[in-house]
Amino acid sequence: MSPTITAFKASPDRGKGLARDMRVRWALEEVGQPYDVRLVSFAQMKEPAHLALHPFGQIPTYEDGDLALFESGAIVFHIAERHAGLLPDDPNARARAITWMFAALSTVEPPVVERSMATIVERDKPWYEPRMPMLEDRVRARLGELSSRLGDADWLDGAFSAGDLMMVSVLLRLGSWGVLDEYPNLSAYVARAEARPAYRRAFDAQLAVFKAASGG
Ligand code: GTB
Repeated sequence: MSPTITAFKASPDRGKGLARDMRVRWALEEVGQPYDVRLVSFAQMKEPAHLALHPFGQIPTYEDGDLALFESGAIVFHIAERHAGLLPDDPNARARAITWMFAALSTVEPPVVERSMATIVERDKPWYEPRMPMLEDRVRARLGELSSRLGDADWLDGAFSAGDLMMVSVLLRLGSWGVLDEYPNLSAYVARAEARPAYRRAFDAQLAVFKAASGG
């Protein structure tokens, strides 16, 4: 039996692959694990059946036999633990790759999401204009630090890992702002990841859902 994940029936990102099912799809593609997708509307996410899977009424979720998971980081970690290809065998290298997953989710993603959410929900507020430079500075601080650490390496720690998958998934959310252009090595890092066949397959799959939902 293939695992089943959940994704937006009609993603607000209009098929740009920015919703968090994308990182789970990508991980499954990297390890060659076929999967099914159950599409849910915003209303369905708040109904008891979905809340039993996800206490916060969100996507993505992951079901495999008796196991039900939520949180994209936990799901990708589970996939990486159960299959070869996303975490190194060497215990120390594995611990470092996992560290990068946490760094992506708990150190880089928060300022990225805070700025992004402000552009969506605070644009008409009186504090929006004065607040934005601070939010942008916080993102730039993390990008500068990440850029310094990456240097001219292809990936964050040796071979491509779940740490890179998670970090790139976070950085992609900066796309429309254009700030990555200020960090050429990070732009190249993201482009390198996007060129991976597994990423392309995952992206195309989520885009097909959006096109079907919008009749296009
Ligand atoms: N920490 C959780 C995880 O990593 O799994 C966060 C999950 C989450 O935020 N899910 C969002 C959701 O279900 C979808 S991805 N939201 C519905 C709700 O909370 O009611 C977030 C997202 C949404 C839209 C865009 N976009 O349009 O660009 C990007 C990302």
